[in-house]
Order: sequence, then C-alpha cells, then structure tokens
Amino acid sequence: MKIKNLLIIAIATCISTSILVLGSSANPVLVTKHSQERKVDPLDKKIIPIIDTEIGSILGGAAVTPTAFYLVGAKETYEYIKDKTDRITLNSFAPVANYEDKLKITGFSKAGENCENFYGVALDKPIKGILIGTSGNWQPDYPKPQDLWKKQAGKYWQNQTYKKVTADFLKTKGIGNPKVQIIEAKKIDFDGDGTDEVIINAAYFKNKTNPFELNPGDYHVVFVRKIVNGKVKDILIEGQFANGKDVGAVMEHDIYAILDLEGDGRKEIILHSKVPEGRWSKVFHIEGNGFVEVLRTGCSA
Ligand SMILES: [Ca+2]
Ligand SMILES: [Ca+2]
Repeated sequence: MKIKNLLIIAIATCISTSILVLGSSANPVLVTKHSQERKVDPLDKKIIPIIDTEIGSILGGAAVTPTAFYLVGAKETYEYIKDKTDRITLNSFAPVANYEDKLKITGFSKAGENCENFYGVALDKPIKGILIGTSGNWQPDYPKPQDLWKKQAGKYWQNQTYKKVTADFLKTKGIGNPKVQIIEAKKIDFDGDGTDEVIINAAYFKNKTNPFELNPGDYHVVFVRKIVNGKVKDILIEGQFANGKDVGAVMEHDIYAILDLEGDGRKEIILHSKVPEGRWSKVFHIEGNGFVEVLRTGCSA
C-alpha cells in the first residue's frame, strides 16, 4: 500500500491514538510523532513545505516516510527543498483554502540578525496565508472552526458564561480583578475525539501609548477549554500577565489559522504574535490534554 493511501485512511478514520495498525501484521504500521527539529529516519523521507506568507518564511515541514509522518522545523525543511523548488507546487490552505491557485517558490532570502528559524521565501503570486506543498496528498477537509465571536476593532464578546470562564482563568494567573475583553472565540474539535473544544483569545492593556511598559492587571491570553475525563479544563496556549511577577512589553496574538498541517487528524493552532518591534508565527500541537509549541519563525527589530 502506498503512503498516499495510508495517509488518506488515517485521516478518514480520524485517528485519536498515536499508533494505528492497519490490517494484518503483514501490513505496515503507521506511527505519528511530534516534536521540534526531530531526529528523522532519512530513508525515503520527503518533506512537504509549510510556508507562512504573512511572515514571509518557511514555517516548517510535514515529513513523510514509509512508516511515519510528523512536523519538522524550518531549517530541516529548507535544507530539503532548497534545490527542489522546480518540483514543488503549493496551495493556499488557510485562512482561505484555495486549491485552484497553484504557487511556485521563486527564491529564498537570508534572515536578518534578530530572526529565529527564518528562511525567507519569494513566491510567484502575492498570496497571504498558510501554504502547503501539494505532494502531501491530503487536504484539510475538516469542518472549519465555528466563529463564536469574530474579531472586530474595539468590540468584545459579551457572553456572560465565557466572560466568567475567562475571568476565573485569569485569576489563576494572578490577575485579581480582571477586565475581561474577549477578542475572538472559536469552536472546533482539535483532537478528533468527537467533542468540540473552545479557543478564547482575550486581552486588556490599560495604556498602549507606551507599549514597552505593562500596567498591573494588563494581560493577553489564548487558552482552550476542553472536556477531560468528563470535566472542563482550561489549557493555556500563550499568555502574558502583569501580575507583579511577569513583566514585558505589550504582546498581541491573533488566532491566524486552525489547520491539520501534517495530516495526522489533529488540528494545529497557528498564532501570530507581535511585540512593538517584532512578530512571529507559532504552531501549537495538541498532545494528550495539553498544547505544545512545535514550530516558530519570526524576527524582531
Ligand atoms: Ca475534542
Ligand atoms: Ca496535525
């Protein structure tokens, strides 16, 4: 059985465990793995590039071998694709999926001094979004996240239940009397267990005129509310809390995309984060009942 078929079966059956044994013992075993800059079996491996054109860089890659598929970092992806660009075609997968628009890589650019995992990419068309190589033979055919509240300048979600949930979570992070401002909220089944999770993005900054200084009570938080063993659990994705201990500049996050980047049936969160003089794209992967950052690219001034 070809790896292409294996991938399709894996996605169609929405695997929820990390190991899927297909058919009899004579058939291959499909294993999924996740970690950053992972050690890789080089045998017959191919790496499907994942590019974030908002940042203008390789975000990482989906590595496919006869026995595994998993995410790898930008450096490893760049090394693999740098002399194969004529054979690579990309589709836009998020925020708007557009399978018709085929894109080609026309060149690479060097990173500036204050960049992390930055491998700049030039394309033949000016498209904004997350692009994935088409040779992975999977499509993110999951239901799109349901927008409970869409981002609107100066307007916040007034749902009393989720305002209380957010306030209670902020209190656990040392924000005693939080001013709750929910910027965006989405519902989706991240891990394919049949139950939706809710992701909340909330922030309050008393005074943004000096973005290098936080005031007590300032915060920005992205968290996921998930049912774990019949009980709700709030899981921190990214956060900054001016609670007397955590200091820093104003940092803002956008839930840029929710997408299964490597086709293992679990959706990754792609956050865009910015500080006054820098911005990053970060990928968080659901692992058990938590989320771990697995990829990051970006630069500061
Ligand atoms: Ca779920
Ligand atoms: Ca995934």
